[in-house]
Amino acid sequence: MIWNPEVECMPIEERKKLQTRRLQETVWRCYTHVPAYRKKMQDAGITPDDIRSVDDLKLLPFTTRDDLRDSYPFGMFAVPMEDVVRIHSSSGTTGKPKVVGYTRKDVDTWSELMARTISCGGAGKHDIIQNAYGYGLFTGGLGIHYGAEKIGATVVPISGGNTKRQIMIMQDFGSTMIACTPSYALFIAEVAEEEGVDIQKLPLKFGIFGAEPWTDNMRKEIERRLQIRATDIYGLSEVMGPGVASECEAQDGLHVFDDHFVPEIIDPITLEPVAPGTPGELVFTSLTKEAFPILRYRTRDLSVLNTAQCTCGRTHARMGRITGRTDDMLIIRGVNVYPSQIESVLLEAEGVAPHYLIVVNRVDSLDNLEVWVEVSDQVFTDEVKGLESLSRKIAASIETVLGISVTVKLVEPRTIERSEGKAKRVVDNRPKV
Ligand code: DLL
Repeated sequence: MIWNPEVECMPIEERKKLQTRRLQETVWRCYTHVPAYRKKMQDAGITPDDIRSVDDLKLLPFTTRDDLRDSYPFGMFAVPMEDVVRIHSSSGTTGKPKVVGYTRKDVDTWSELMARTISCGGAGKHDIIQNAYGYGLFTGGLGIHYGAEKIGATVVPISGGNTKRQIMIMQDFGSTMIACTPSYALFIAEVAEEEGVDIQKLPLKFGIFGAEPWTDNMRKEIERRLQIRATDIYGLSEVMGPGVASECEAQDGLHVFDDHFVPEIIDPITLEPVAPGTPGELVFTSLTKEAFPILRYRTRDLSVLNTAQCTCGRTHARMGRITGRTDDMLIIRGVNVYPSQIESVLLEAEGVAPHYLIVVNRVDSLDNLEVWVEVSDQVFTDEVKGLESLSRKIAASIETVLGISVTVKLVEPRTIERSEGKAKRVVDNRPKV
């Protein structure tokens, strides 16, 4: 179902006019109320009047994670604190978290966008949505919660963790949609299988998964094991939280809700916008946010934009599944390696479970890439010879994709740590430079 057909299926030219008007307002808001933005624009020699259409976006300076950190905690808010009704934050791997704020209107907009997202994922007011994203400063829990209520569904605010209880609630309450990270969805499937739950008998039909990278193979695995349709949903705290983009039933790219956020793809080295269809770094500009407007935010996420019309009728531009982040790229012996490339191979291999860890060591000043992967229960009982040939086979497949040598270590079932939120897939033990 399309939540807001009038807007989601709006003719492109009409949306462009809307974007232009909203962009001009946003740029004025930033210039007038956020000293950091005013300074950046002055340094770039532009004023808000230079933005005559949404195509002038490229004149604006970028905003980076460091800008947010420098203004920690509230320095980039564009409204007085008395108008801020909510704070969220997102911790990175280092330093202070990024802090974002919402006015009442921002929370309403977010709920509307989450209503669109949940509808894209297949649910409506008759559904029972088990929300296993973490509640708290993380945007996942409350984002889904407000959207679920907006569409009139029944939300079960269970939050993440306590997997056996998740399964009990799923059975007893008859949840029809699950919302959590894709890695946690697989963990739930695994525990349900161990507990002997008959998945076929569960009323579960849909899942909306995001907050971490996953591959299409992982989608197939989740769909098969939980017997649901799995939808990729995308967002980030700095832009809003979940509700920035969502797949529809066509499962062919994520519709960016571009009446509220304009996406661009840039070359992460030259910082120049690239032609549609060319992969690069995603950049977002918010069009309607009041408390924390954001101009040309460099997400570090890698994707591609597709402006062709989708079969579902929505006219929003689509972004491809995130293939990695500019900062999760490992450079191993000079070769660029993305964890998603390894995940794709593992999920195609027979005899292994979709649980893995990428471990990088430096041995005698040479980088050494190890992939630890769990074997399935059936294979585990096999003789050593079989296991050796399996690990060689997987290593060969990974080497074909990456072009560098790799050691595959098969580990016993259920030995790699499971995550209830965002999974940690890489351990890089090399000395930091
Ligand atoms: O993860 C918001 C969210 C919550 C999205 C629930 C979807 C569902 P942050 O904690 O700020 O916000 O992390 C944002 O997570 O820049 C991406 O690197 C990654 N990410 C989010 N969604 C996806 C996805 C939330 N569908 C960061 N695929 C982003 C791949 C994703 N990566």
